[in-house]
Amino acid sequence: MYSRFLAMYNISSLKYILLSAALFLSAALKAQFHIIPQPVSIKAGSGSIVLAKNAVIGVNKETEPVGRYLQDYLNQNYNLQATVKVYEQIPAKTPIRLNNVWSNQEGAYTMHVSNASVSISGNGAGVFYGVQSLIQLLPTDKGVPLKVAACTIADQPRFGWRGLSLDVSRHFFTVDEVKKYIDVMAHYKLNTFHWHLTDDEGWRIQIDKYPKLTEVGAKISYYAKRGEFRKLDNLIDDGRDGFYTKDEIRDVIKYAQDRFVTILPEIEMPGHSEAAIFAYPQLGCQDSTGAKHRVRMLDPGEYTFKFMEDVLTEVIELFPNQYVHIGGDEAEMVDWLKSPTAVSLMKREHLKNEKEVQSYFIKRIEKFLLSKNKRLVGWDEILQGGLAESATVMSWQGEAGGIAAAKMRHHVVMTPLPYMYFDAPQANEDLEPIGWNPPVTWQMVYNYEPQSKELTNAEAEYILGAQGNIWNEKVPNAQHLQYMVYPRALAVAELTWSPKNEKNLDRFGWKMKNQYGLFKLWDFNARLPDIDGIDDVVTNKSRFKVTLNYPLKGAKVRYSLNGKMPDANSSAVAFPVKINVPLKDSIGLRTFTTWTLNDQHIRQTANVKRVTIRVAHVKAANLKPGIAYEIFKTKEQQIARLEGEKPAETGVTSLVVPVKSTGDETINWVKIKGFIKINKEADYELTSGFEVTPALFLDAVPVIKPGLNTYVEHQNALLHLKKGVYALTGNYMANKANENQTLIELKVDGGEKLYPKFYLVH
Ligand code: TNX
Repeated sequence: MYSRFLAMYNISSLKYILLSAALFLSAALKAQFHIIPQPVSIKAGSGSIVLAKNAVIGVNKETEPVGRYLQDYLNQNYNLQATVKVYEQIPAKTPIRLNNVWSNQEGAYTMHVSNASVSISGNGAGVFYGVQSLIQLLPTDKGVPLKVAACTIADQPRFGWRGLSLDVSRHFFTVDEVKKYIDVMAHYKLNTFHWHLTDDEGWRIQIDKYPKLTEVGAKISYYAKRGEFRKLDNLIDDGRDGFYTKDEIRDVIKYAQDRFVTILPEIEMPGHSEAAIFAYPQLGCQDSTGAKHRVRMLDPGEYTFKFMEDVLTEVIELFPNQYVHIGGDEAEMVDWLKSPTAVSLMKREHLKNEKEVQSYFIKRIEKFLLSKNKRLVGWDEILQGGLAESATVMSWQGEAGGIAAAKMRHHVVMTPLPYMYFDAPQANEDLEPIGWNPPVTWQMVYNYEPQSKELTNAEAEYILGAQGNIWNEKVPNAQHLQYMVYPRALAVAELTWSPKNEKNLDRFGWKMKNQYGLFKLWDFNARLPDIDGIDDVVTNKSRFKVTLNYPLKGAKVRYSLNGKMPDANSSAVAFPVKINVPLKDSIGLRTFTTWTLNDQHIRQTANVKRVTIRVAHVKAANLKPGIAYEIFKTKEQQIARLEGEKPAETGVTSLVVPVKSTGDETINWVKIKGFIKINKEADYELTSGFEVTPALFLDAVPVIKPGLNTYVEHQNALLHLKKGVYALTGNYMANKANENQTLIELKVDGGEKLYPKFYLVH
């Protein structure tokens, strides 16, 4: 979105406004269909079709399973009894036709909806994805005619790896809960389910050769309660025990296959292995004194390798996926320096340090997997001490590991902190259930781009895709799991499927709100959307007026002005809510919003502060276009300490301050100084387009507070300004993230954005 605005600033303001309007209209037209992920191309047709109660779904032999899937879906969700008919050549009159056509693009499909029929054609997965697009076009209220608007779609995925993980170790999730998770991800064309089956807090997969892995290792919370295992104080409660039998795993694999989802099993090694070691102590590291310390680390001896190879053999027999994830993260390698086994291994294999022991460990497992025709995936720590030759790297500690691996011509799945981490709260952390900080909003997820600018085109080809991760230390049940993962997973779906140039944050936000009808139909507890317009406001007006709207019909809100945070017992009102109150100094607005989804509620707060803003006493005629800036290159974290220092660079800009990043630890402080020129008395809104806000002052009054995440704590200066000029100053730390973002945004209240070239002066 920002780059789109940037491009437009270079043309005249009239063109700017016309172009914005045209873009908005075309976006709105496509958005009528609110399909997530956005199809490559979608054209509205004329008219619509209503699926009849006894509709026929015509299929070929190849598309029959997808036909049956659609039949089940219509039956379960709408009580519609469609018939599946298998043909060699599906007659053109058949109301729903699922045609198998060859395509070398996995997942590609076309869909044509006219007022007579729905026709979907594609390769295996493609037809299934076409059916998902159709499902999203159906009304979500039960009992209404199943009307679908005419349209033509041509679609195919951008990336082959569109992933979502699930940690079933920290809290166990039942087969049905796992199936529902897979079902919903498949609705959004996500195709890789990363099943984190083992960790310190529980071993969750039956292994015939080592029954204690589940007899003991799947009952960690039971043992912890008896005081026989350490206290599970990283969990939000006492944990949830359980494991999957092989039959259950086969059942889940089949269920996933029917939805074109492949399962990536993860068996953690050499760290995160406490549950396995508790079951089979011989696996664990012992220090040189022979005393057992808190053991999460596998001892790199022959017993362990044999054990893990046996385990992997059984895992490989179950899972058809060509990849097996072997973990590799956060290994406490220093333990090995005290382990006699590791020390003698280091001597024998000439390993210089513990990192090389890890590399040796992973490479040995890699060799074993290759001998079974499987490929190894590991977390980015497997780069340390030398990367196994055929390994695929999952980059979680930011993007650096993934970038390094892609440059070494290794396949990479991008799943970096913070964007892809759904154990973080998705809004203001004080108002959300406990999670790992800082918050990660759906907007931040959506803006993530898996093919980093640091990669050449050839290197970028090694990025297989991206994946959202959830870790369940603080996620005790399925409802809460759904709350944490959605709607953020929808952003992963769109950023991994849709063409990069089809990205549009505003349109996505609109489409996202349109998914809640489906969530309700599926009884799926996605976190509710925020009420828009609950912003921290700085204003010079004597009344505070706002209308709170909400996109979900039937939602209710409890709110207070300068009162306590409302709760379920406070009295509720329906949207829209009009607030119009006198403002003397400050007001705190607190809301508690509910909808029909599982009694879920979300809370929001905002502060409204009254200030006085005066016109500057300078002659507008003496001012030149643009705003003056100074760039300081320093190690100083605090801007106040730069007082009196000489800037490294100065200049004038009406858009972006051109900061050249040095790449080292130098901080680039930017100060801006000038005026806003107002030609017409009116109400204005001043905000910043930075994701992490700069400090902005108008007439020396702070109007935008620095360092806040725009998506988490929206700030808005609502100002009644008379004709004249107003002193504007500000500062921020320039970095890669904000280099293309818009520092200042000014618009007429409720109206169009103004063109900075015309109002910034110095
Ligand atoms: C790190 S992300 C982990 C997980 C934890 C998470 C939060 C990753 C590869 N490893 O095992 O659950 O932090 O504690």
